[in-house]
Amino acid sequence: MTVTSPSSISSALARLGLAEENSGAFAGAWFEPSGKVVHSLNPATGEPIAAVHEVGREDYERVAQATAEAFDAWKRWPAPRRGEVVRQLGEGLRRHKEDLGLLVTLEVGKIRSEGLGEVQEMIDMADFAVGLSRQLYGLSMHSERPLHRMYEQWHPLGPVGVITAFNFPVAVWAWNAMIAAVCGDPTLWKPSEQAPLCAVAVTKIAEQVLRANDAPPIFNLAIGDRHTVGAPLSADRRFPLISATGSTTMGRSIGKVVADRLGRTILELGGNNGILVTEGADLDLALRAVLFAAVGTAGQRCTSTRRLLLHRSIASDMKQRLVKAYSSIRIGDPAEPSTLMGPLIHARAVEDYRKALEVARQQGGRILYGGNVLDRPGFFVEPTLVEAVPHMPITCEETFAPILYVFEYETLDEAIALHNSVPQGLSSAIFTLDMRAAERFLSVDGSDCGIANVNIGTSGAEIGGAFGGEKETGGGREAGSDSWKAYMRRQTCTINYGTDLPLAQGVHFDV
Ligand code: UN1
Repeated sequence: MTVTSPSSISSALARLGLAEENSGAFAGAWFEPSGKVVHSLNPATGEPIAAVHEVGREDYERVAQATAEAFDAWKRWPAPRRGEVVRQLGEGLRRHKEDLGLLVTLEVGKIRSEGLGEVQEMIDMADFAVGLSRQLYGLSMHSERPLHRMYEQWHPLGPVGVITAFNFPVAVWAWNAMIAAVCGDPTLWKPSEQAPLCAVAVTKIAEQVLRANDAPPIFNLAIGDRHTVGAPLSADRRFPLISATGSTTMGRSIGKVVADRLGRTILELGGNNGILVTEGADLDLALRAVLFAAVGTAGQRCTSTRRLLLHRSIASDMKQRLVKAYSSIRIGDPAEPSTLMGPLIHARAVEDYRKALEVARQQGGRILYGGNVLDRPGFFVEPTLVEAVPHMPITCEETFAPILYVFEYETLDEAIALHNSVPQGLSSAIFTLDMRAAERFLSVDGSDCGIANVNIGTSGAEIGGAFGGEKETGGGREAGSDSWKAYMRRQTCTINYGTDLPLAQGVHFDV
C-alpha cells in the first residue's frame, strides 16, 4: 500500500482529526460557522480532499473576542511556563509529522520531502521558542543621574493577527504563533483559503495541548476570505500587531489599514530573488543550488530564485548544464518519493505562468527550455529557462511559477546594479570562490536584500535567522534572531532610590 492509496490517505486524515466536512472556526472550541462550504482540492489531481465550513462576519467577531479575552489571562503566565506549552506543541507536531507532512503534500502539492521539511520547520520553531521563553532579555543602562537606575523590560503586546499564504501553509503560522505565544500574545490565524485543511489539522494539535495545560485559547482560527476575516482583522484595534505573508498587493492594502489605526505590521511580501555566478565559481555547486531554488516547490516560494546573473566567461557552459538538468527534472505526483517537481496550486497560477511567458517573449526573452503546460489532470507546467535582456519589465515582477530569467554580465558592479534594480528585496546569493567578490556582495554596496548568501541558493533559510526583506517585500522580520521584539512592547524604566530629584540634561527647576 503506497502512502497515497485512498485508504492510507483517509487514515492519515483521520489521525489528524479531519472529517469529510470540518469547521473552519476555533475560538477555544470548534463551532459551526455561517459562511460558505469550500472543498479543498488536491492540485495534483484537481480532486477534492475534504471540505471546510468558512466563517461569516459575525463568526469573526466571536473568534476575535475570544482571542482578546485570552490575552488577559495568558499575559500573566510566566514566560517559561508559556514556553512549556510550546514545548508540548512541538512534541505534538513530532508525533504527527508524517501525517501532517502528507497533508501539506496533498493540499498544496509540495513534494514529500518538502512537506515533511515544512513540519520540521515548525518543530524547529517550537524548540527555538522554548529556549527564547527564558531569554526575553532587556538591557540595563547607566543613568546619568546619581542614585538612579535605568533598565528596559519587555511586556506582552496583545493579540496578534496572523495571515498566511498557501505556499507555507503551516510553517509560517509556527514562525508567528510560537514566538507570539512565548511572548504572551494569543493569535488569530487567517490561513490561505487554498490550504484550509492544514490549518484545521494544526489547530487540532494545538487544541489538545491547550486543554492538557488548562491554558486560555491562544491559538485561534478563522478560515474565510478577505471580506469575512482579512478586512475586519486588519481594522481591529484589539490587534496591535498584524503579521501578513502574501503578495505585495495584499500587503499594501493591509499595511494602509493597520497604519491608519497606528498599529504595527510584520509584512513578508513578494520576492524576486537573484543568484550571481562569477568567473571561477564552483559551477557544480551553483547548478545544484539553482535547481533547488528555481525548480523546488515548483517556483512557489517567496525565496524562489527567479533571476540568474551569469558572468560572460561561464554563461554558455552554465546555460548548457542548466538545460540538461532541467530536462531531467521528474515532474509528477508530489507524494511519489522520486518526484522533484509537483503541480502549481491552481488553474489561475497556470494562467499566470502562461501569460508571463507570453509577455517575456514580447519583451525580447527567448525560451531556452520548457514553457509548456502539461496535458494531464492537475496543474502541472514545465520548469522554464528564459534568456532575458536587462530591464525587461516582466523580470521585475514576481510570478509564482518555475520561470528563471537568465542574464549575462561583464563586471561585478554591473551585476550588482542589475540585481538590485527590481522593486523587491527578499533573498539573494552569489556563487564565487573569490573572497573579494563575496565580501563586496555582502557589503553596503552589495545586495540590497534582507537575506544574502554565499555559495548557497536563495531559498531554504534556517529558522535561526531573522526572515524577511526590504523594499516591496515589506520590511518585516519573523522567526529567529531578535524578531521576537516585534511581538512585545518595550518599557524603559527609571528608578530614583535617592532623596533628591536631579533632572536629566542638567535642567534646573527649583522653586
Ligand atoms: C515563503 O516562501 O514564504 O527560506 C517562506 C525558505 C523557507 C521559507 C519560505 N524557509 O525558503
